[in-house]
Amino acid sequence: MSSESGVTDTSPERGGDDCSPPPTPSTDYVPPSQSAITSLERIRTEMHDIFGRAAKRFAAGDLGLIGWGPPPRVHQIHPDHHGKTWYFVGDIHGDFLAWHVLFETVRRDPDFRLCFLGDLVDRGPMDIECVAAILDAAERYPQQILWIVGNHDEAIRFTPGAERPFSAIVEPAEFTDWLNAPTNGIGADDARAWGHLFIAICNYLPRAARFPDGLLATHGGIPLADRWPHLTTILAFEQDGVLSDFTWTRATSAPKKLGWKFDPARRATSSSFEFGYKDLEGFCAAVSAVFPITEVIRGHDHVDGGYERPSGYGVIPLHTLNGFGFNHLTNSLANYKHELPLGVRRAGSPLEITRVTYSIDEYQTVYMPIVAPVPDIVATNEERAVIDESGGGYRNGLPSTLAE
Ligand SMILES: [Mn+2]
Repeated sequence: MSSESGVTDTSPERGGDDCSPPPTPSTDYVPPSQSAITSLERIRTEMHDIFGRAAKRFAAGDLGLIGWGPPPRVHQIHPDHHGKTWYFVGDIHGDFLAWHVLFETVRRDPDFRLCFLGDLVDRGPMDIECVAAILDAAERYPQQILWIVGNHDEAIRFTPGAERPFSAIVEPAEFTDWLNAPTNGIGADDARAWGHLFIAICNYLPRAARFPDGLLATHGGIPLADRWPHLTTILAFEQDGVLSDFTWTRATSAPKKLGWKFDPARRATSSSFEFGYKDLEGFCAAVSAVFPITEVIRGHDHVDGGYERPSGYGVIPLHTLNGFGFNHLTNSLANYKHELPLGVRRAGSPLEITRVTYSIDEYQTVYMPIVAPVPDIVATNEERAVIDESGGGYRNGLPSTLAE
């Protein structure tokens, strides 16, 4: 794909074998200051304390996250933050190894600013560990991390007295299942308290962030076209429907609008709205006086290799970024990505996508206990195909049609 903005396009070619390694050169592997298994064991050991301290910070109204708290939900990045190097991490989905590997890379820069684009939970194997890890990171690095809410993060509900008190308005919803029936030695009372805290925290997360130079960071996309004429003030972006659109809408190179255009029910629903580059250009033109946008980074759609710049988005570049390493179609850990994409944006420079590698030892020590057979992560593509077809991978049987 060509780029009209000068931003290096490092997205992998589409349509090939999903197991193919990304064609971009990898960053040289630098051993992390803390191994993945050490990090995981620490998070598990300290989990009660991490949630206990987070509950206190929540009650005090300061969780340590940028933009967390009372509205506005569309956060304007303060100029003090804007001069820093920003790192972008896409959907994590319970993939503790991906969180660890990416965050270890980010925090080598002590003055980092990290924007996590949302979807911390579901699909992957270690939801509660990922929740604890990001709360722990927010405490250790106050006002350096911005967590934009994802649709999976905001989808959980609690109904007192129900047989399954936790429910979700999205599928798959493994974190919700876990909260209703916790494992790994976590008691039902703790899971309930932590589930409550997670819901409450997500209620106060930003839906989108706008940088002073026009970069929009969000989970899903842009407001529905019917709303554009009403977005004449910055306060108008705080309407529930607009906030929902940021989190739930999907990007595509070829939006399917034929039926949608004449269907009022679908027009009004964030999650059924697919936008293309013409919609993005139309939105940016419609709101430019109050909300000038020049570039968009988001997650939500799961793409080959974890990064894509869909074709057509030349005037307003659009980047789709996923942080997790498991297979995006099957949720299998058995053909985990060789490299995990990380967005890096230095002050005054365009967004770059770098690829972060990890050691075989880190993969095996974290995921060996839950994946069988253990894949050789330097296996050839043919070998990988065999591993995949063996059905030995974790959650190999989940339907891919619910890809979120
Ligand atoms: Mn997602």
